[in-house]
Amino acid sequence: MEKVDLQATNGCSAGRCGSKAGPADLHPSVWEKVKDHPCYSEEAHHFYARMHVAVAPACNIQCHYCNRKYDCANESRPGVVSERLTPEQAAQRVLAVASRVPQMTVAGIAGPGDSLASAERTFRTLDLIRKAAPDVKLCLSTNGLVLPDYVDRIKELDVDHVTVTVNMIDPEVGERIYPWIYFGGRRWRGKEASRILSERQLEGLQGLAAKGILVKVNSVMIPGVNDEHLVDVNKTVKSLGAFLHNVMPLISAPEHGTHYGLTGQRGPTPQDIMSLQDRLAGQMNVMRHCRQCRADAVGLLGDDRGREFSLVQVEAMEVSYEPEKRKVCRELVETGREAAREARSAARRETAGASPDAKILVAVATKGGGIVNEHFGHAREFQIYEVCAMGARFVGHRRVEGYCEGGYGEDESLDAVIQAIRDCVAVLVFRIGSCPRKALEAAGIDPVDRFAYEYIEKACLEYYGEYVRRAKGRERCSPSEVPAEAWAAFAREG
Ligand code: CLF
Ligand code: SF4
Repeated sequence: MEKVDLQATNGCSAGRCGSKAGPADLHPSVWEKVKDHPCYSEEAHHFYARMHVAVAPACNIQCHYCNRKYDCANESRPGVVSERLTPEQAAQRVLAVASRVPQMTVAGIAGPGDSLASAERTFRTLDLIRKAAPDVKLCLSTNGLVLPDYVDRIKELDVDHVTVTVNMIDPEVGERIYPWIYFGGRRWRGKEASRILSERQLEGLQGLAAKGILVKVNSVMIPGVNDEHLVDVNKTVKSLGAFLHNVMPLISAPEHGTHYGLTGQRGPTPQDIMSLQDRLAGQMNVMRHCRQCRADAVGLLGDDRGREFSLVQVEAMEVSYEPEKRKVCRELVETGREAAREARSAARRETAGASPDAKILVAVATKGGGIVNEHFGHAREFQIYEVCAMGARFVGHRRVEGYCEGGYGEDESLDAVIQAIRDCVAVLVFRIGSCPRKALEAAGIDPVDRFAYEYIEKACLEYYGEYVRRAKGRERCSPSEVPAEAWAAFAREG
């Protein structure tokens, strides 16, 4: 078998992957796997959707950041899973989503427990989905404890993407994260539990990589427990063949009832996360666009449509899975994606020559399609771009409560939004009202709505050009002539 460098990246400054890589950087067989996977490709996450089916309720370990009443923190934000599904119900849900959301390309199993602790349910579900909707990629997430036992089975089922959560490789760190594991018919505690867990995780990871399966490693960053240690974790998983490393913030609140929540263990700040991601980015592909989604999420990352596909709704739906129609939709998506790339390249040419050292952070309100198309008051998150003369690089997102609910703005929410993006010099939005505009200006953040329906990175770069010129006391530049109405209309309609 041809040896493929899974981690190849030529350092594209604008970050085209969950990794940095794009079609020119990766072996074609790897690009084929990641190009429309919204978690494995940062670019793809603007255009393609994923869905989860919650078929795996049990778990074989205990993490201090998890309460069984809540979604698996490996792959989700806290919040109960609305419904647990049988494999048959799960396959039907996939067909329903595939027929209504043609840009849904990936179906994953991410809990609410561990996907391989309920291995037979998980594998039956994957088999049913594969047969019913062959154009949907299959994805799995696991804590890795029993992974070595199932590598062959995963390969047989054509699962090309597996996430393993690795929070430590040192049992002394591990015993502060895992109180126990259940393995080989008995419960293990302390360092011995973490030693077994780590050995099994790394063995499973290596086994998958050897079979050409792309492995993403998720790590929960727990300040004071494993934050520094994650640098060693990164080196180890890279050496064993992991494709991508996703460092996620610990989510801990007393109301979640987790050990960490109840004992006051704090999570990292967005700046802590960005700084660690930057340290790791020189070593291997780093994912920065994870939304820690629910185990029953549906849709673009950050825009959960799961409630539209409850059991009752799916049963009442007329489902018509039409692969040809889905193919046409993907071609349209790819046309829009290519146009966004061209706009980005053109904008980059315009800023060429400016000092690459001058960097700014810009917040963007978007609801997908890679364009600035969300009202400030309706945004549930802001995407954060680091912009310099070399390009606009997605570096994370900040979740917020929508400022304007039911047509009225809440001062309290507005303060929280401003806090969330306080390190940005501007926020690019589709529209914004006069009150939040004034409040943002007072906080030193430039509210900008003149890039409505423009491609995000092009808008960021144009703004950057203006910013630099303003800083140098020159005139503002004129807005670009290259509109994106056709693609914008498609993205608006979904
Ligand atoms: Fe789901 Fe995970 Fe597959 Fe993605 S999620 S099983 S790889 S299809 Fe993605 Fe969600 Fe982050 Fe997971 S944004 S939590 S990384
Ligand atoms: Fe919870 Fe997932 Fe940890 Fe299991 S592996 S305890 S379900 S976070």
